[in-house]
Amino acid sequence: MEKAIKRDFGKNGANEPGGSAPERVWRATVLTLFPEAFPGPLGLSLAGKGLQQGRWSLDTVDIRGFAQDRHRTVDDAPIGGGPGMVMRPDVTDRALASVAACPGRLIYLSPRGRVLDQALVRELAAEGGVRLLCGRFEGVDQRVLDAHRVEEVSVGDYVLSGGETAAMVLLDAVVRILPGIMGNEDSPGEESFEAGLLEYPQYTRPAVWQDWEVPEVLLSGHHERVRQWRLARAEEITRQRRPDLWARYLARRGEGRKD
Ligand code: 9D3
Repeated sequence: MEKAIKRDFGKNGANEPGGSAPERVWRATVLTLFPEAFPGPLGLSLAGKGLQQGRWSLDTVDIRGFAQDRHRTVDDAPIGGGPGMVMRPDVTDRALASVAACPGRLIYLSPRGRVLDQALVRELAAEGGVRLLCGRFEGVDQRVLDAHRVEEVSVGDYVLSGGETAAMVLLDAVVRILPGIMGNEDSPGEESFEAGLLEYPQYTRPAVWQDWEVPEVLLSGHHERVRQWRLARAEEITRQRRPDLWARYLARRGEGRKD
């Protein structure tokens, strides 16, 4: 009975029995007033390849499809006064009800939420998928968030014009660590070695470019010296630029943690 407009950007039928999809498909369901914004950059490069291959799926639900009046109204003025408009609870509720059976936590992208970090990204990647509610205007009526026990997630302390770009940030971060997407079966050693540090500097050929030389140790062929140099640079950069990450790294190193 739903008026939802759902679009699946993955390979058609990839999630059906008899298809060529892998056993586990991570499912993203995005509720938005701007479904045409998706997949956007998520359709490119390795995320896009994973989508085409059916390793993950992306469905959008057009919230406006749940408006019932002649003008398909989705917003109204804030009760109590003030600037802007608020997304209506009735329309948002019907949109949320339409994704009740979709897998994963229900997350409202919101500047008031828990700030996204790699720990949350790993949690989400380990689940069956995620359902993302994107707000516009001044946000969604608080009662519908409470009624559906929605979690709130922010992507950082700056002001966006809506939740769609934040949803893309979250999905990019999750999809790149799904098994079989970016060859992350090959590289976890590298990532664990540096857990909690900023990246060491990278160089490619030529070894001399406009009088700028690549650090000599990298040309030495001594893999252990290269490893030590990279670790020292990563530590130096982290200590200088991100005292918060540096303090946590020291604490974890003190506990003997390797992850
Ligand atoms: C009256 C104050 N409002 C506008 C300045 C608050 C406000 C409402 C809606 C601020 C931003 C938004 C839209 N932002 C998001 O939907 C959003 C967001 C963000 O702005 N920053 C960081 N993470 C996120 S996740 C969703």
